[in-house]
Amino acid sequence: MTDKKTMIVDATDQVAGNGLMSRRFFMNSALASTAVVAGGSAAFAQETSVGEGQEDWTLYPGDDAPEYGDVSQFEKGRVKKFVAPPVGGRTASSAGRTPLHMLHGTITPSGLHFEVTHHGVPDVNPDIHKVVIHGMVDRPLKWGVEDLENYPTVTRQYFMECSGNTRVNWAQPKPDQNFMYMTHGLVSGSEWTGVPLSTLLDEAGVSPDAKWIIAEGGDSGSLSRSIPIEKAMDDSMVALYQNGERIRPSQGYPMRVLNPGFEGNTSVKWIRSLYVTDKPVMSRFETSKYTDKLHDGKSLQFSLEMDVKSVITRPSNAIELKKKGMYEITGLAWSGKGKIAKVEVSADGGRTWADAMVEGPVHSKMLTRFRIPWMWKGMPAVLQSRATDEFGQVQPSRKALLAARGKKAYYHYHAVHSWSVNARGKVRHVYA
Ligand SMILES: Nc1nc2c(c(=O)[nH]1)N[C@H]1C(S)=C(S)[C@@H](COP(=O)(O)O)O[C@H]1N2
Ligand SMILES: [Mo]
Repeated sequence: MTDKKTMIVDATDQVAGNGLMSRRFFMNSALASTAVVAGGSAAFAQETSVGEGQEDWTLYPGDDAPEYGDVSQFEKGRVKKFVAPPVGGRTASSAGRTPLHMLHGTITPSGLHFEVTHHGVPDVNPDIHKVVIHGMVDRPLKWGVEDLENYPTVTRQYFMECSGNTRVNWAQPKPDQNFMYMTHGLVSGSEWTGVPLSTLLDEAGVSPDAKWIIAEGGDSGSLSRSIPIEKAMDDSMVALYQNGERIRPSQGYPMRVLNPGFEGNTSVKWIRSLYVTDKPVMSRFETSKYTDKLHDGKSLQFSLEMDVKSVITRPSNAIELKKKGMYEITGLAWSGKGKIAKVEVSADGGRTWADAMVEGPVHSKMLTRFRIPWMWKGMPAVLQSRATDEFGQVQPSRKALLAARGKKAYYHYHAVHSWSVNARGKVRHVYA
């Protein structure tokens, strides 16, 4: 029998309206081990008795371990979501979204890292592929994978987000009801290992008049983006490894540019050319795409830094509430400027807010996990999260963002996201 301790939830444990509990609630109570809720019934644990019978897998030796580990056969549904399912042959453009609601922690498994490819995934041979630095430099240089392996590397955790992530929320009159990876899945987090771009640029000897680096990919469309020289000299890298192994073909195998905190499109995959110059190239991907239309008909170019943003992953429209009781509300927060400093959560549509626990260590420009206990008594609720970064940038309300950016906007949507919960525990995306 479970040792059923009864804990009466005290009103003083409540830190904001509609059941939000102190972020220390789980830690301070016996709840962590015995799972109890108000009224004294066991929360979600099940009663057990000794000797319930032996399952097959305890009776016979298991299979041989594979040379490259795969997920359990029971986890095969945990896959990326494409707008249209991937088809055979050379697909022109595809966007596979990370199933954020099926994952925990902050590192996205490499196989589930979202991917946006505008001209398909090239099959690059690492023995042949080279990256060249040329233009306004003292001496043009080129490196293959083997050459770069001998340079000092840095290993850092960074998020990657397509600036088109959540874009349906700009103009779609009714809130999108697709599961949350369709709206939010173009963001992932990884540990990246690579050679700082500054190391390579220094070796080539950059002219003092240089202002931009034109990064060009080795895919069939030669995707090109202009990167400000200050960024290239700051924390950009040529990444070779992702989560400890060579980066996956979808992520730019065997090498890609990684511009931490910048819109994903600038992190050019299959990088083959870094051209040092004094003006931006004005490529298709920084003119017709990835520019921001404003109220007055003008457009904003080179809005490169991703804004402070967050989303509750659980509960969400993909994870509904099956019964009343104590839940952990959890989700992810990130900022292209630096570290997440605070995440507030509301259960009453933004009337009252409580500080969630921000799980450390918090990395700069990386997904950060937040959590807060919530007592759901079967009342309707609207759940929201609002992130603040170390520079005091606060995630705006949807109303404020629309007022500032207008309905013509397409990229960089980052407003507070709202999930309504009805009395039956059904979760819907709402505009609030
Ligand atoms: N060469 C090349 N680089 C590219 C792309 C591409 O299609 N070709 N897509 C860009 C876009 S739009 C994004 S959002 C990021 C996504 O990186 P990921 O696919 O590793 O998640 O890569 C960028 N780099
Ligand atoms: Mo993108």
